[in-house]
Amino acid sequence: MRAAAIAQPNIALIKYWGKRDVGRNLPAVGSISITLHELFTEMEVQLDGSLAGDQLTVNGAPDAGLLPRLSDCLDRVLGDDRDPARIQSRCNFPIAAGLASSASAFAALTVAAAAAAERSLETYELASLAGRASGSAARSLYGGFVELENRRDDIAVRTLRAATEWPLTVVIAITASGPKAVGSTEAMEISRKTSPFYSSWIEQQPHDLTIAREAIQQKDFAKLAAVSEHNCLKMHSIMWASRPPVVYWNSATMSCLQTIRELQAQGLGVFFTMDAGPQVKAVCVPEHAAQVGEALGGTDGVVDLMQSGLGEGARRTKMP
Ligand code: 2P0
Repeated sequence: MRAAAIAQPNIALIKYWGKRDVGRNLPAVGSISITLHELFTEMEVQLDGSLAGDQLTVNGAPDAGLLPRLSDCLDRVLGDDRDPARIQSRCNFPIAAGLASSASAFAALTVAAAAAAERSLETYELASLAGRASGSAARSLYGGFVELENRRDDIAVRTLRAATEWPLTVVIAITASGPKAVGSTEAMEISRKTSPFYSSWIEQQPHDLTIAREAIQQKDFAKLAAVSEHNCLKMHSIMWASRPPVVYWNSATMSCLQTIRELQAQGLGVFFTMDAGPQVKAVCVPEHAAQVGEALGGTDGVVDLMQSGLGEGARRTKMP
């Protein structure tokens, strides 16, 4: 009754923003992401009937704050009548800072929980369960370039292209290391209820998805760059126009965009994307990654850099 799993976070190029069913956590739009390789969350789940309740440690320290969402996820995977669980989480990057920590956490937890209870579920079933906990987590069940489609009553997730077939590099400029001020679930609801741009976002998303799918099929970097930057800026525009406005950027976020624009003008294969936080993710062709890293590292306000290739979906690991 004990198992471990590892999952990598994913970065959306065509974003999930907005829910059509808050209770079931179903997204309002499809999305396309890339699963990273170097960043990870590892979860160990031990089901133990002698415990009084679920317990959680994150990187060795008890963490009661995150526990309720993890307990709900375990209930969905294993049923309400399950034994209490001892959950140990290890993560090698900042949590809740717009680096998709919930995606890798819930993907790893779902796989580890099913394995601990010796329940053999298909990847699509695990993705659906992980998505109920956190929409983006469904995509971390799969590797490489991943599409999440909205089906009538559920989601359907698949790999469009394996990581090895188009090995891009992501350089992440960390511009602030604290947790974000507004959680993405709350920010999505503020957008849905108050932003004048929300309805056109929903209408235009199928078109952006089609362009990105074609770009990935054709391995057309310039085409993927254009549609990804457009989709990212559109998502942030929805938030800026909401009441109250939600602004995740800081001045260093803007400086990084300027740096990337300059690199593009020099002919480098790089584009930006930003999520529910101030960090800037520069997606680039591997041969330009060193130059991109150097330029972003020298940009005002950048406090740290991370770099990653593209990786695999969530999977079970051997127990330590
Ligand atoms: C994404 N984000 O597609 C978008 C872009 C942030 C910006 O999915 O409410 O933690 O738990 O389903 O998955 C972050 O939101 O949201 C996210 P919930 P989640 O990656």
